[in-house]
Amino acid sequence: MSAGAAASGQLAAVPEQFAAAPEQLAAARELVAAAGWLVLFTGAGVSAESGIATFREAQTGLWSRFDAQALATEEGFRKDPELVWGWYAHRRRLAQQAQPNAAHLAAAQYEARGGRISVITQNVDGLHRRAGSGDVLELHGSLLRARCVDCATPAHDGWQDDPGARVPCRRCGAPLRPDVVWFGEALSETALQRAGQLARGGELMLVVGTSALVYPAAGLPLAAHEAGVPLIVINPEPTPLDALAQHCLRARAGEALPVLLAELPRR
Ligand code: BJW
Ligand code: ZN
Repeated sequence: MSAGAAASGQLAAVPEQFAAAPEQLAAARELVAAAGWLVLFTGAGVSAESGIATFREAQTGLWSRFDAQALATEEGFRKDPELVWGWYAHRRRLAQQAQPNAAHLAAAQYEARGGRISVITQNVDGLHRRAGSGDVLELHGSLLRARCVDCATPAHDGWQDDPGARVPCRRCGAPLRPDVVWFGEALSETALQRAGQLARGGELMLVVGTSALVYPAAGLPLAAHEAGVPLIVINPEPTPLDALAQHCLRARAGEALPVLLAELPRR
């Protein structure tokens, strides 16, 4: 289905691969239709159809081409801030140029039609919000923000216009860094707590486009499962969560979500 069809709220056509597993799709739709509060837990795969690279896929994943230690740790940043800023400025531009796809739009439209859906995303591209979702928790920060590497003060207005963000922190003079969560760094305690509440409190969790390998984020579907919240996994590839899920749809996010979220709960 096109993004336009999703945006206009038309009922989604059933993608071809589901023709082989119509019962599975029907059962997954039943589960969605019976849930009054959905929690959508997303990873890089949900933005893949917007042209944004994932991290761990062979050949195309960012970590198959770039050194995570050099680019996604504070140590790497302190060693070579220009290199790190160059990479993040490039990715920020790609994210800004990208458009929300049918998956982002399906979630936003579900909410716009009155459905209750909380988005917990590991993505830093801002596409869930741009699609129109209102209840979005960005666990790993945002490419679109910067903060001081030492005192965490948010960047001054206009920081994006400065190539390499060489302008120092307005409070302490230290360099600015992208406001994302790098390896070895703690996630915001508030965000993590809220995410835990959502994970355990929702009626159904849709786990979409994540390898579910990076912790503590990957612990959220586990927490949901332990709290008795059913999981539906949507991913073209197997994930460690598949064995725990009620249903695994081997499909792309932009195909499956518009079908699953086409109708509001019956009650
Ligand atoms: C589609 C699709 C389509 C394709 N439709 N699907 C236990 C063991 C070992 C290590 C650790 C451990 N616990 C913690 C760690 C360390 C580390 C970690 O988890 N490492 C693992 C890799 C093992 N975790 C951390 O360091 C975290 N911090 C921490 O633990 O702090 C401890 C601490 C506590 C207190 C004080 C101080 C410290 C922080 C993790 C931060 C992760 N950051 C990144 C970069 C963000 C900034 C940036 O973008 O540059 O976040 S790494 C990267 O991975 C990014 C993502 O959000 C995250 C998750 O990746 P995601 O989204 O799952 O993407 P992929 O590529 O892995 O998967 C894509 C999936 O999509 C695939 O399955 C495809 O099949 C699928 N797909 N097309 C649907 N169309
Ligand atoms: Zn500072």
